[in-house]
Amino acid sequence: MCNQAADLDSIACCVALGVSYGATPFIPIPHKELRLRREAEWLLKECSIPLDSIAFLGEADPVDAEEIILVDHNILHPEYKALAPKITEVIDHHKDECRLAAARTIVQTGSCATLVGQRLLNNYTTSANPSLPQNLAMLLLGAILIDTRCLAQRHPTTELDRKVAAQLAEISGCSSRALYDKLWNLKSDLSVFTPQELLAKDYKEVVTLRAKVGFCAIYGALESISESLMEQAEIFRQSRQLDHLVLMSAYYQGEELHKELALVPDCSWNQETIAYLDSKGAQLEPKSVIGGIRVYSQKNTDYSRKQILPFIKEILG
Ligand SMILES: [Mn+2]
Repeated sequence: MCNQAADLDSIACCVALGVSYGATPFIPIPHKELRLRREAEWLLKECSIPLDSIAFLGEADPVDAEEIILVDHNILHPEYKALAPKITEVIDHHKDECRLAAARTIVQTGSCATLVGQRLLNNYTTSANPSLPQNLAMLLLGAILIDTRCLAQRHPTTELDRKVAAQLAEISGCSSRALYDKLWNLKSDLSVFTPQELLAKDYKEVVTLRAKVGFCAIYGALESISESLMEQAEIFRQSRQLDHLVLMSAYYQGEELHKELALVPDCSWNQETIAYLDSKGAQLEPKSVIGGIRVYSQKNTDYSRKQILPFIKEILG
């Protein structure tokens, strides 16, 4: 079972493990939302993974499964709380907040596909299964390349990411550069999406006793997306009954990575939150105001949602 955002990493891990273990991969988004993840849609097809071998949200109830392996996350969304006793294993690269009684492989690598790749490379060494199939190697390699910017990004790429990617590239026969360029072009072409689709494309939420907070990861400078972005964000926030919505954007200008953060709606909680994130090293500087919402430039570009989300959870207590 993959995470709520169902990004390429999560989907690749879930599908590769499912295929290898003869289990059904569960992706908790409606099938029709796969088209919002164009790079994932393309890569699954390129790797000859039949979409009817995957269970999307509404097509199967994970509660009917006998055993579940969580990939690319280690805390269950409250909606899936009932699954806890069925979870036998967790493979993840996020901050370890796991309270499940399951076997764990939680290592802070650039991509969870590195950990799944390492596992499968080790499993496929018997005479009955001499090698990881080419298509699964390509699927996992694609996810690692996207998460580590073709292994070039200083953070969060680790030695293990490089090592596993090299092995997967060899098995798949893929040029890492060519595969990365294709995936990146698909991922960064946002012209086909409406603002609501962009907000939903890579979305996670946190629910505590005090508040429900959503996190939208967006590729592109916030001011370049739509003049009505903040109005759209407010509609999105209300439709999901969120107290706060955190917009996090990342984009490149040439080789330079930029990140931004904005909090919707404009309220007193925002200042407290910005101050807390700053105390944790986010280095937020006021950049502009769009539709009445302050946009901050996040100078510490090593921080992504992986770090910001747990910090905000700390504020919510
Ligand atoms: Mn991941």
